[in-house]
Amino acid sequence: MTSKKIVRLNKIYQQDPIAADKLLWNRESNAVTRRGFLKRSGLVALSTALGMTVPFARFMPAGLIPAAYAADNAPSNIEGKEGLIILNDRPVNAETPAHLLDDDVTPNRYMFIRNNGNPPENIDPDNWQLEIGGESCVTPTTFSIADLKSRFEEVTLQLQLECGGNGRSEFVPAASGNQWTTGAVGCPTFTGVRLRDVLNFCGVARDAVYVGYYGADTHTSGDPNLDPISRGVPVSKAMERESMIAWAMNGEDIPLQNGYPLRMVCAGWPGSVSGKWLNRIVIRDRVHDGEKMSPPSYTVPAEKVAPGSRVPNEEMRIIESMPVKSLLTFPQSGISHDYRQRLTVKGHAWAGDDQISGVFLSIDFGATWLPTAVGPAANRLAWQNFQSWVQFPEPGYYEVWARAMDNRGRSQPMVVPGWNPRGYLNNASHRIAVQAV
Ligand SMILES: Nc1nc2c(c(=O)[nH]1)N[C@H]1C(S)=C(S)[C@@H](COP(=O)(O)O)O[C@H]1N2
Ligand SMILES: [Mo]
Repeated sequence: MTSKKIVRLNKIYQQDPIAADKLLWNRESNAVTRRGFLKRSGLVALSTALGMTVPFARFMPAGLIPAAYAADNAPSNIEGKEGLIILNDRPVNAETPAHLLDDDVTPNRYMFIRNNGNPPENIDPDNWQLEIGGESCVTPTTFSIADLKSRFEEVTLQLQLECGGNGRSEFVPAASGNQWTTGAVGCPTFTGVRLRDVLNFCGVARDAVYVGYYGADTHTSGDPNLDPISRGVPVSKAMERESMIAWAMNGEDIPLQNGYPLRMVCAGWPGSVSGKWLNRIVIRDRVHDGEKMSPPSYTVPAEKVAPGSRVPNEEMRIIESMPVKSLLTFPQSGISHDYRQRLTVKGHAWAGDDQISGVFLSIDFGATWLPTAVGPAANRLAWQNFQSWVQFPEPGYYEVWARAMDNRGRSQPMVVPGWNPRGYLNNASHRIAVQAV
């Protein structure tokens, strides 16, 4: 299989999945229908394309691009980062390949980067100022980082951040924006103070509704009057004990691209609520109206819509808690493995504000599922690690699929869920390819 072929198939799948199905699985006859399963001639075509047999082909649903075809971009060099894949370099947006997210706690070098504007330059942390104000702030106050450290209790928590657009690349028709695959997620530890301690110190008026942030990054147009992004959370989320103002990540300075020297962290919600290069917080008497607070940004249709629909702004709602999801981080997709040996499988699962109740694995395209051992979260809003093993009955092409369920019984879908104009909240199951030999 040449990589050219792979890229081409990916492109066709994005533009026209039916044509891609035909190309891959149906060269002679009508062997595959969108809802059907592979028939004989399709199977021959698939096995030829993959260069190996597919023992569980009878269970393989049509319309799924085999995991072996997943795009394979070259890693880039960003200072302080390792192995990240650049999706955009103006401004920098880069995701982490799944196998590099195998650590229980995401190291700084593997934390993804999602920038809406240009990060500030020549930062002097000793003179950094954080201003708290807004209509519903009783006593507006400005703090240095040293003030925060001396006035409030220091906390360290492991917190999971996922971009609302993670998984966007799988939507059909394609949604505009960075074409994240699976790597806009991470779960480092953060050290700082509780957002609520700082808000309470400044006084939260009774009519407070929302807490918004501003950062020191600049708009890509260069216009100093425009903000790249200024989002936030309802007061109830801001007042949770895990919502933080952080100055350290994994015990070190926060990397420049991740918000040095100060950032907000409100985990379990789209990453966009966690303001980087934080220099102002506003306690609002209304839903914050900063940049990218209104549709179509970070909003989804209140009711399901047909793929490709145009949705009026009034029918969009702001994304809050993120849906249940999991990621297979070991082994790396595409490995070959001796089929006589068990294969250890590992990963993480998370569920927005909720917890994980189980993670299940399938090696037969979802026909059967086996539970894994899921560990407890280090603290609320940290991801949970799962581990198990699988054994393949004979050599050939397999996919390992993972499906997590949250404590309310909500499960990840096998196919890309709820198409929406900007391609948010894709929590479809992660799949990796394994060649058993
Ligand atoms: N000031 C500022 N804060 C920001 C952003 C930004 O561009 N500027 N991007 C947001 C988005 S969309 C996400 S997903 C997270 C990404 O955090 P990370 O780059 O540290 O991974 O930061 C959020 N906070
Ligand atoms: Mo994001």
